[in-house]
Amino acid sequence: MLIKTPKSYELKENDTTSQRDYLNRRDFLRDLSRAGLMAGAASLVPAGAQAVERGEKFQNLEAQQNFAPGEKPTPYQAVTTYNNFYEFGTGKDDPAKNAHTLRPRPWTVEVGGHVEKPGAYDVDDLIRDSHLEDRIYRHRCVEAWSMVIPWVGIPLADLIKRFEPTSKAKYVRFETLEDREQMPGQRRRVMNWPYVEGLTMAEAMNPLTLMAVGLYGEVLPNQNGAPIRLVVPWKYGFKGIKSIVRIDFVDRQPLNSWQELAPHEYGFYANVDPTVDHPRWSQAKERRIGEFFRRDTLPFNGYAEDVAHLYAGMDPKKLY
Ligand SMILES: Nc1nc2c(c(=O)[nH]1)N[C@H]1C(S)=C(S)[C@@H](COP(=O)(O)O)O[C@H]1N2
Ligand SMILES: [Mo]
Repeated sequence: MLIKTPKSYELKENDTTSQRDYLNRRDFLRDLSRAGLMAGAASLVPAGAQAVERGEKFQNLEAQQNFAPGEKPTPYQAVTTYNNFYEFGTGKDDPAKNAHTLRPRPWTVEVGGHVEKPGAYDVDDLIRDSHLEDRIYRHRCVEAWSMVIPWVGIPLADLIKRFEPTSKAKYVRFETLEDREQMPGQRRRVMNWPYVEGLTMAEAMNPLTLMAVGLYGEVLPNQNGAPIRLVVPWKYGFKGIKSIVRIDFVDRQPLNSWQELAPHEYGFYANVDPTVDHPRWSQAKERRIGEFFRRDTLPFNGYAEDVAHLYAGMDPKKLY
């Protein structure tokens, strides 16, 4: 007899809720009591980072599904003040200090390339017409720190089905906003702007891949990539491109920003692999923000069961 073990993401598939009334705009949250509970994390927060004002709540989100079994979410205060977002500066505390100049609404995402339904999609229409899911994912940065983040997001596969890519679409290419007024860090050429990332169609269609629009049940803070950013939990953090304004379906592997900047340090795949070192440091261990001792990094960041098949037969040394 064949017993199919449900994957973590299949367990509650009929629990997702239509988000037609996803935001209650009167319900601004200034939940200082919750912030107070997180005071223990204050020492992790870089000096100079602002206390973060909480955002609007998503309504009717289902209870969090367990995509990071047994792990405690990293406190909101750390998730929103220890960031990488070079458009607002290269320091970890720069985004929390500087990202207030970003205007995340109204916001349009242009969809193009090999699709039947190209066009300019308003981010709130995308959210309203989607099932929003609340998922806790491990988040592993290439610099060997990690967090556990309760994301709110739209499975990217759901969006892609709506855009109807043609058989010529082999990869998805994403672009961040380019605007020196809203993103003052772009006045420095630390990399070529706009920030670009890419996935294979199979990676983009994998049920773990999310377009995050919130965290901790609230709209995304600017420093975390408002209003919409990619989350690919089995890859290093740099694949999670923030504040996306363009999605193109293309036939060639896109050149992503970090690969363009330092091709022997960063590749296209960037799968978390403890056995493949970064040229300048080991990737075998990671420091979970909020913990003192480093822990072993897991292959595919702990999601091997769900995604290893995507890379069957490929040389792991090429998957950095
Ligand atoms: N547009 C843009 N997206 C980006 C980055 C960036 O500098 N610009 N940094 C990446 C890196 S290196 C990481 S680790 C994650 C950090 O996401 P977080 O700040 O929400 O934890 O965002 C990624 N997405
Ligand atoms: Mo990163």
